Amino acid sequence: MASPGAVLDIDRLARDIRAGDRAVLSRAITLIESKRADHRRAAAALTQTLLAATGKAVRVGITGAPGVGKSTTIDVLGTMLTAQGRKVAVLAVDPSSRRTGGSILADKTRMAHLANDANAFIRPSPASGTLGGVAAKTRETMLLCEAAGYDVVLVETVGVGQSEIAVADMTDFFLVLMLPGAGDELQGLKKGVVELADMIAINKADGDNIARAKAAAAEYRAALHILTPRSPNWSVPVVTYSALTGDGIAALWAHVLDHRARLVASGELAARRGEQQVKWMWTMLEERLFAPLRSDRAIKAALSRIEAEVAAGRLSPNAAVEQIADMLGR
Ligand SMILES: Nc1nc2c(ncn2[C@@H]2O[C@H](COP(=O)(O)OP(=O)(O)OP(=O)(O)O)[C@@H](O)[C@H]2O)c(=O)[nH]1
Ligand SMILES: [Mg+2]
Repeated sequence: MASPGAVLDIDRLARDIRAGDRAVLSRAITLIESKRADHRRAAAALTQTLLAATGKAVRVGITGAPGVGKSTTIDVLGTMLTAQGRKVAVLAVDPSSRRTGGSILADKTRMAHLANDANAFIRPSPASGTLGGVAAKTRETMLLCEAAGYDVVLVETVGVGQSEIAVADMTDFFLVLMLPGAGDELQGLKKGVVELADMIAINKADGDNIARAKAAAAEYRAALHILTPRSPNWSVPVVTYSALTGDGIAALWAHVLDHRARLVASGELAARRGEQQVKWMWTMLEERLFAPLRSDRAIKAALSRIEAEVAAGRLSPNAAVEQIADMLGR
């Protein structure tokens, strides 16, 4: 695949992906994650070739604080879905260095059932890069998985930074997981994230936690009333469940399907996806145009000098932009 002639194999690669060959799918994702210019062109040709075979999955984003139970939930939910005959792909967006080899391993053990399920495919977050870059790779990976016949794509992201927005922008349904225990949690409720939510689900509603989970749900319901709904066709449910016992998992998925039916019927799903595609194009273009600013040593050095000049008031911002644009040959 590294050879320049690999470009000629795009049709074959596409065919093997569509046939559901997991090894080829994995290799194609590696191609997509590559920073080499020839790989990037091959990846673009591949996604274009596969475009008609993409877009058919139910795309669900899942977020929540560390330890809320995202991986456990995905394991249980995914296993339920493969038992129903679905093919489930699990992807992650995490541009932070938090995600070390160890935590990926931990994830695989947290998703022990899915990790050994022939109808599930788990791909960790691309190792490094800007959020825009990582998210772009995850989106392209999602398309490949769809072309390979995965009809449910679950995208996990930890509830820190801007990664939730990136995941909400690539999925149809954004699920925000919370813990039982009201009051304190509500204080820390990140309004921005809740505004993106298509559902709030309070996990760990088991054992002694059941009453506290119900109380938390009531508080979240009340809190949601003061927010403007994300969609005119959907009011955001607040549910409780337990990934440990499986209680409430089926109901959780029923909401996802209900949401989908409503958004398809109203045309909102198609509109949302169209907007996402365009936004995605602009994000990737921005990434591409800014790449030399991040990677070219000489430019980076010049930039910090220019920045210091601007900060010190010796260079006007617009003169600085002229200098930078000249450097980039624009
Ligand atoms: N009691 C109870 N424990 C749970 C439940 N779901 C998950 N846990 C436990 O919570 C801990 C964290 O679960 P994970 O699934 O790894 O959480 P996560 O959100 O993926 O965590 P990060 O990937 O580190 O952000 C584990 O010890 C799980 O066994 C649940 O429904 N009930
Ligand atoms: Mg996890």
